[in-house]
Amino acid sequence: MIDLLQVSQLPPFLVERLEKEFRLHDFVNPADPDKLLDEVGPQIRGILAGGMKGPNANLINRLENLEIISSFSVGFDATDVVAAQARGVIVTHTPEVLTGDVADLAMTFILMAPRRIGEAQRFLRDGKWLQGRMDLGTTVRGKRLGILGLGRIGKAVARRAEVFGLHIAYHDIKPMGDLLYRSYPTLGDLAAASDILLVACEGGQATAGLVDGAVLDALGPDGFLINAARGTIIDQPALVSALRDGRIAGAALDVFDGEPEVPAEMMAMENVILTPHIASSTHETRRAMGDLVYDNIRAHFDGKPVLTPVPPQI
Ligand code: 8YV
Repeated sequence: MIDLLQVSQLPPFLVERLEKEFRLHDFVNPADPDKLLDEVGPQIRGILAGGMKGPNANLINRLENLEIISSFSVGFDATDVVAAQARGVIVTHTPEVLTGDVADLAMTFILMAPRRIGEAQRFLRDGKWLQGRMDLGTTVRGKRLGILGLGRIGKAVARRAEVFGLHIAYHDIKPMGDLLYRSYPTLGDLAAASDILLVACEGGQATAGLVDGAVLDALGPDGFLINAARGTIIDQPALVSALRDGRIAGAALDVFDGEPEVPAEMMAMENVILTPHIASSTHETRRAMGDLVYDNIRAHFDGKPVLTPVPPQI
């Protein structure tokens, strides 16, 4: 049997399926990582990773017979892909299968934040309706949606947002000439021209802190920030202070820098919608993601090309 190291939590159906054909070694929270690696390291030929937990360069380089890392996620910022690819280790991820559900959550957020749906639910549950009506929300139709990162997910949100009558523009490192959407050369320019700013780019070092205090100020006191990508892309302390000071109108966030910790101050804010990284968390999508993780691993060890490799990052 081929040995695989599991470094991130995976759904039970996937673990059961893999265990029928591979020997899995649990490295999610190892009591003694060095001992485990001394024992099984030389046998490990594959790593099972996740979007929030993947192997760093130390681990990758310690496993001399490592051939493949299969991540249960579209985002691959938790895995040191450069270190892996430099050694010829294949990295795979799960694009496409989660695009629809992630875009649905982002679109839900785009509707929820200006209409104050989170606050409205608390208002009713707290019995405040008995004392009077809630304050008014903001119409979404006709507003300007700025999308940071017009990849698979950004485009899927744009298609949904068009149906809701939003005007779409974007900023991306890659110019996309064939689109009807207006492209802004800088994120600051996009934020200044947006009522709602959606973060839909990749995580990792290249985008860390990209949405900073200046971008939030450009979005302005009537603007809303939406994030279902990675918490690291936003300068979180800057966001907390912009929300506290009313320098932006509100936010809807599915991801956080340092999750599952969420800043206490943000938890208490009425104008912020918070969910626990659930954008791809549906039975259907998690099943499809798991099947793709399995199919990539199986294809590789059957000597076939993997289905969804992470493109070269070097
Ligand atoms: C998962 C994600 O929740 O695909 C991603 O990049 O962040 C999510 O779909 C996460 O990766 C689970 O490991």
